[in-house]
Amino acid sequence: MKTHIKQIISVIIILSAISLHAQKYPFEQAKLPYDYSVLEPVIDAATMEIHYARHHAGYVKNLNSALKGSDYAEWTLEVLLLYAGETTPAIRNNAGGHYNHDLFWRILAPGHPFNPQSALGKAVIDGFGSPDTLMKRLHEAGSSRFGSGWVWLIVTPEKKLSVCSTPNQDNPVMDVAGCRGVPLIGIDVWEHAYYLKYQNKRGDYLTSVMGVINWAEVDKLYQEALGSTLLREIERDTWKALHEFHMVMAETFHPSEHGDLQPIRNRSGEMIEKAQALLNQPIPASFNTVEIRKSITDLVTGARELDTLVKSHADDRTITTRLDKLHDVFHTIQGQCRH
Ligand code: MN3
Repeated sequence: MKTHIKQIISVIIILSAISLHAQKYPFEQAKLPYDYSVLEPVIDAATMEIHYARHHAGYVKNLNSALKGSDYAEWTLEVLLLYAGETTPAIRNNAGGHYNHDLFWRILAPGHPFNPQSALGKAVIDGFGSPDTLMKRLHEAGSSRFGSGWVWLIVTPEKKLSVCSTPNQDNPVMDVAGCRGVPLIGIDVWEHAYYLKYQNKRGDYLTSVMGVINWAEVDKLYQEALGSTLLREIERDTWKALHEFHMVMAETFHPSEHGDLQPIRNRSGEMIEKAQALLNQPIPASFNTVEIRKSITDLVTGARELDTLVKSHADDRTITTRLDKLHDVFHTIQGQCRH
């Protein structure tokens, strides 16, 4: 694993230790918060039992096997998801499987209807017009998901509600997902979630299951998500200009640590472009501070100086010193982003 990723992750691990999903290897399956039969007739007891005691339990078991003795055994569940693309397919699938099912059990229960007066209720009406429109969107997203997957209501880094779907056991916390945010509702659309009772009628299952959503719990998740470290991490991770700058920095700075200056000699012009993009593109709300704006300006100035040195064929030592400084400034932004 690359050194820079390790540095980033060590910081995230510290932050995650104070968050809800601070669970680590060996993972344990939480007790189901109700009896298998509680969601009858919407979800029959046999489906619940197989789903919880075999499928979900299987993800937990396989996650632990995949983590045992690996570099990732110290990562929290949130970090495994945020950096799923850096891990292995077995970790990605089973960490997703564990997180997704945990959420699924949590947001189901009879007798907790939608409350338009709750914080979430207001946000739903504000974002979708009505709870019925939200349900319609969830239904569409779930019905049109090809093969196995999940349908989500998420809160995005812009703090808006959004509906989307992901394949397999992926979820919107993952760096590899097509939609990013903190999940508030996750509905399992794998056949194992509904086949015994609904056979191939996924649409009927979706309509029924939306009648047993525990809206009180979803409201709680919404309020927790808004100020969470996780949402902030996703916001930073979706800051495209920072991500692109990071790539050039990583691919030039780390070789220089081993005395290879060719990458920075080749890419000093690109470094200016990426720094300039950081300056010109909108900064995500949580990171738009005086300190970060100042650091970005310093990056542009530093990248230009570095490029001048490269073009004048400065010696390795001069270039290394300047690149080290630029790397420090960059980590000031990364560091500041995490407080
Ligand atoms: Mn399932």
